[in-house]
Amino acid sequence: DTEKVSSIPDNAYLESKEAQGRAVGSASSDANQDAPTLAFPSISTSDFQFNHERAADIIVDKVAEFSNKIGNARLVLVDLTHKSKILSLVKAKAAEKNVNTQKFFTHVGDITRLYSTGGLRCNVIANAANWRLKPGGGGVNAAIFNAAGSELENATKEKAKSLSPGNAIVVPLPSSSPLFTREGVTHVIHVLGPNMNPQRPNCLNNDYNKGCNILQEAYAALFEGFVSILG
Ligand code: AR6
Repeated sequence: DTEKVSSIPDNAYLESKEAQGRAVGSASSDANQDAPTLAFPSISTSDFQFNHERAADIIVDKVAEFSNKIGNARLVLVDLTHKSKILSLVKAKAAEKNVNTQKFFTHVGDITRLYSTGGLRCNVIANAANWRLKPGGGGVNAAIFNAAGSELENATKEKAKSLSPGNAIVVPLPSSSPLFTREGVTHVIHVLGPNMNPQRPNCLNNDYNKGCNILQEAYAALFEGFVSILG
């Protein structure tokens, strides 16, 4: 009898604790789904041919630095496929550094369809731009300009005519843009990273001293731009 009496409350307690943990865990992540969120692609690591290991170190360092400056907002590194090398590297390095997983995580999906296809709400997205701030050219730049329509091109022109490596520019997206109506994106931040591709302008000819500095500046400018939107 004594055994029975003591074992029942024990089990009940354990189960309720467990259930509580789950409930609290999911409630807090649900609440966080509405937090301001910046989705960004890995700058310079595809068409601009920047070394993935070095880029991953820089991403994790800058994310760790800014995760203290964004309140309850979130930063999400996005790439198109589960095979993405940069996503794997960043995931591993972020875990090593104990980066807060509520504030930073990786996500596989098209950055122009994060909400409609992935259910991930991101009010701000970053673009790996070109120096002319022009549509086309492939990669994420072409995808974002295509998805956002002429609204983004016009809004971008109003803000700037060109961008130098290491800089970023925040462009508010008109509410008539399909990216706004379908995905809930209110701002696009164009970022120009360092270029290691000899076929593209401003090639750094493998100078990774310069390249790493410029990539650090680019992420700092991007995250500062996001902070400026948070107000
Ligand atoms: N959604 C999410 N990630 C994407 C998407 C997408 N739709 N498309 C590409 N990526 P890149 P860069 C990832 O080449 O290296 C452009 O032509 C991609 O897998 O777009 O900075 C510009 O006009 C990679 O991880 O940018 C510039 O001239 C990341 O986005 C030049 O390329 C960046 O790849 C910039 O080159």
